[in-house]
Amino acid sequence: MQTIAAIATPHAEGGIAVIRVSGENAVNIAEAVFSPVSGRSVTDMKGYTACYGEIHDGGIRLDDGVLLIYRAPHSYTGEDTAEISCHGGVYAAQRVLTACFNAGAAPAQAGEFTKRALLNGKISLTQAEAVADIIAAQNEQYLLCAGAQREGALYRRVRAAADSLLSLVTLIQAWIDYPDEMEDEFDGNLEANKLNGIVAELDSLIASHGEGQMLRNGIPCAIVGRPNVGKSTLMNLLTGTERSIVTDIEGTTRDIVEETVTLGGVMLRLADCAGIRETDDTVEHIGVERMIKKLGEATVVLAVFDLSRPLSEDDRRLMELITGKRVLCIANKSDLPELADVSELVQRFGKVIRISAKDENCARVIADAIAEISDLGSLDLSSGFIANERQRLCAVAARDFTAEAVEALNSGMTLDAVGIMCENALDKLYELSGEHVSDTVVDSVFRRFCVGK
Ligand SMILES: Nc1nc2c(ncn2[C@@H]2O[C@H](COP(=O)(O)OP(=O)(O)O)[C@@H](O)[C@H]2O)c(=O)[nH]1
Ligand SMILES: [Mg+2]
Repeated sequence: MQTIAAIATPHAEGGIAVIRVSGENAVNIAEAVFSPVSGRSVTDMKGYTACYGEIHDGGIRLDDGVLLIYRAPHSYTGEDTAEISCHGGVYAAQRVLTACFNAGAAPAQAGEFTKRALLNGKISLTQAEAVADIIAAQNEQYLLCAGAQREGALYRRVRAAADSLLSLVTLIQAWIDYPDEMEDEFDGNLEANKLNGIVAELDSLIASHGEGQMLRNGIPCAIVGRPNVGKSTLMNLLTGTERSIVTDIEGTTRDIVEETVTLGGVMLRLADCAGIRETDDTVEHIGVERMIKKLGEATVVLAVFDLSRPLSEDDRRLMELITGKRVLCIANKSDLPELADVSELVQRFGKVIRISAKDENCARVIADAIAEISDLGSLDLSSGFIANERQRLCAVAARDFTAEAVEALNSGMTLDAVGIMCENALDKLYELSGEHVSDTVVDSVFRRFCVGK
């Protein structure tokens, strides 16, 4: 395999840039472009050692920096690897990379270092995908879950299900081939029970996909209420921006304003919607329709009511609209004299959170309440979760084949047919874990990576 090189750090100005070289010739290429000030030879450097020196291309001195050597198989890729840290200029890093190319390295493709780690048996496909998730993580919870995934959490769960299926497939095959030599009668009920256990485990894995997506992208959260209750003020308070326009004119917010915020470790995708009211204004009417659509997509609804005015028919219409959703009832304008009948809200929602959206301290109260009702604060995906569509499709197919095998057993079909369905399920699990997977699938996974990773 060719020795590859790429800039591993972002292509922007920064303190340090790292140029990564991996492959059989990595140490020789490092020797060609790097001279330790100590006068030592780079080729004599042991793995996990670093030295300070000059970086050059032919006779031209380009920069000074640090060289770190890894010896196969003890590196990220499993190959000999050199990492050159130079000053973090866009041109400086590019120029050092060119020096590596001139010394014989080939440009790395997107994700090629991680792909090599996979091909060299350093990590499984799901672990490689977790590397991309760690890089994409924008909040604490997702980072920790992706980290567990990188340590093999999903891989272990999938392997356990695959091992159970494999022992069943082996047993079935033995029953087909050597029925006379088997000690026990084949017990269809017992095997169907085992298969049902696998279906349940796969169902729980498939469900983890939605939870993972929510952790990754944030909880969809719609702020709704009639005009002028303080929705946009609340939005601005939670996001710490002035994104939403606040006025005392009813119907100011017409389109949906969206913003992602992380509050108390929980990421929220907030949508500030048009106020709900009967209106003849065409634009405002469209805004209300959009609000109703957003409401459908929201996992959590922040329903805002104005404490300083009696509850109106529009408030009651909203209550009807959000029936059955996870609602946080927010009674705003607690700084003004209270004219709303709060007991009606209590009766409807149980808990009512009294706030003044003009008071910054209420952000934390709302964040905690959202974390509580969304269950996300307590969500623990560290035992593995389905992180992307590729994995989900494999898990769904494996689940369906396993359920079909149960059906086949229960309806008295031949063991051959049951065995084939179990094998199909097994193939899908091996595809999920990356043990049997086509080059096309592997290529499509790594295409999502950045160059240098
Ligand atoms: N006194 C008081 N006024 C508020 C409070 N929250 C919002 N307002 C005011 O209520 C009016 C409507 O606010 P806005 O956020 O635009 O309401 P929206 O139509 O629901 O988005 C503005 O004049 C705000 O300054 C609050 O907690 N107390
Ligand atoms: Mg508004």
